[in-house]
Amino acid sequence: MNYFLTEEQQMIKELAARIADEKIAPVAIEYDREGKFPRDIIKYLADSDLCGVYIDDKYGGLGGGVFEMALVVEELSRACGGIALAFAGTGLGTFPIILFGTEEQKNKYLPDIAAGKKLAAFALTEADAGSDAAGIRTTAVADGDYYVLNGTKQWITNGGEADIYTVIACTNREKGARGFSAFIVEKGTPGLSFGKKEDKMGIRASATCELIFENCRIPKENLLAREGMGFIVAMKTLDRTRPGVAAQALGIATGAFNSALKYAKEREQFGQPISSFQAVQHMLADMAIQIEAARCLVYQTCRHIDSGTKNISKEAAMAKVFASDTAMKVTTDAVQIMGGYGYMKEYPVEKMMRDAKITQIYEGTNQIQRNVIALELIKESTRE
Ligand code: COS
Repeated sequence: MNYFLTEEQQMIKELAARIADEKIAPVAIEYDREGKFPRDIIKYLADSDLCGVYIDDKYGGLGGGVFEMALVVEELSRACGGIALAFAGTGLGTFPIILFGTEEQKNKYLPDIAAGKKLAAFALTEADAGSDAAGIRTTAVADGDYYVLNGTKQWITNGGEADIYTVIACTNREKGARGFSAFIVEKGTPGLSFGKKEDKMGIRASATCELIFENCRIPKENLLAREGMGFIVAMKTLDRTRPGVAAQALGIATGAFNSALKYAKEREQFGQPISSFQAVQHMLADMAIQIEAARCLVYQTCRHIDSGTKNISKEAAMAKVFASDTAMKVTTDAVQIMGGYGYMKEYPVEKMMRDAKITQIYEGTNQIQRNVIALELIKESTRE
């Protein structure tokens, strides 16, 4: 399939693919088993100038957008969805600054992220605020030239490892969705500490933990956008990063398909390779169809977003739902084709099936995505 990538996009994809094949694939099982954070891989990405693919060249990036970020995430995830998340989670933490940062904030934070010297994270979720993002309890109270943050954020990707956190907190509970604000919080700020690293089913190479704010004083210049804009900052960020989750899912599905196809050609039963049996052939064909359809949707959605079109929530949600459901189906079928070997930890598809599951859950469950899609469809039809 010709995806009509520009020369630069092709180069980005190939660079990421090389890192995936040469540096990530050989260590993916070990990093998963040990829950090892991939600092070394970030260094390879930085050396190849990939950390800032989605950051303006004015701030040291390559000047790409959501599409370039997705291309890198897809390729890295083909080898390991967990390792890829150190990069993708940084994107999630960085987009609020790209979209809403002042020139001063961008100059202060983006160059180090683009150079791979600093990682970022996004802190919205709390124990009682998952799908209901407006249910957050963390507060930010103005006090002179500071805001004072109190509360606990849960399941924060890159938590403890990142240097820069974009945090959504409540500044006025009476104002509903208009009562939240977004802040940049630097690691090392007194009053910010980290909970234990979570022990997860999949994406185990990524770091996930609580952020605990206890009278954490943030200078007022670290407010993103205006007071009361926090919910919009979060929603507009997620509209641009959900295609990144879709790309992660797409990469995981591709990795599982490649393993299953290779195995099906090598594995002999009843005196012939199992790839000669129609039952297996049809499974492989269905997996390939779903992956191709997901890739077309993800790439087109990213192009749509990067074109500057305003209404992108529905498309971003569709890409995330379709690609993540595809990843779950394809990885499950890959395990099935590989049978007992597929179920063993020494082969990669068992891990891919575990990694795929989270893509249906985080950055908004697929049930929430379907709500977003349906509400947009109804809104659009009322406008017509
Ligand atoms: N872009 C811009 N504005 C948006 C928006 C978007 N994508 N989505 C919502 N808004 C605005 C709405 O227009 C509304 O503005 P007004 O107050 O001016 O009317 C405001 O935000 C509140 O929107 P809404 O009433 O739809 O909010 P809800 O509380 O019903 O929540 C969902 C909406 C469910 C879509 C939201 O809570 C959500 O995305 N939940 C999932 C959260 C998530 O992804 N969590 C994962 C954590 S990050 S890893």
